[in-house]
Amino acid sequence: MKRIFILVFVALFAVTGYAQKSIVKKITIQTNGVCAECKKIMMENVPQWNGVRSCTYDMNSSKLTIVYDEGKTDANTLRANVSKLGYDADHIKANDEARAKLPACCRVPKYQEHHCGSGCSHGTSGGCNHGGKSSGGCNHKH
Ligand SMILES: [Cu+2]
Repeated sequence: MKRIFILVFVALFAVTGYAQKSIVKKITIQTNGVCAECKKIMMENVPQWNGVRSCTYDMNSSKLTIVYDEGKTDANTLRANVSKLGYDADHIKANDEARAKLPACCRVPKYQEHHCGSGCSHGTSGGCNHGGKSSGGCNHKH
């Protein structure tokens, strides 16, 4: 009986030791995806990248959340990969060639159509909080 306890103890140590070697991190990247097709493109591609464990994409906010292995990849590599898919990734702009290959519906600037009225100073990719509804009110403060 004592032996089993020791075995379990050793096994537990081995497992936690292994887990500590690969540090799992989570990052949320602001993209400029607009539609379900964008979501599909991301969900099909992102999990294949080196070091990526899982990902989710929120269509309303265009935010891509990636759980990754820090020893295998890093935040800027992930952003660069998003850019290569044809989407902006935080401060990194979308790769032009990749973007040109996206379906037409995906290349529409997300905030192009909203009606903030004059004096709206935010860019097309940031700061606007209405979740991409073209007719909805703009929630951000000027
Ligand atoms: Cu799209």
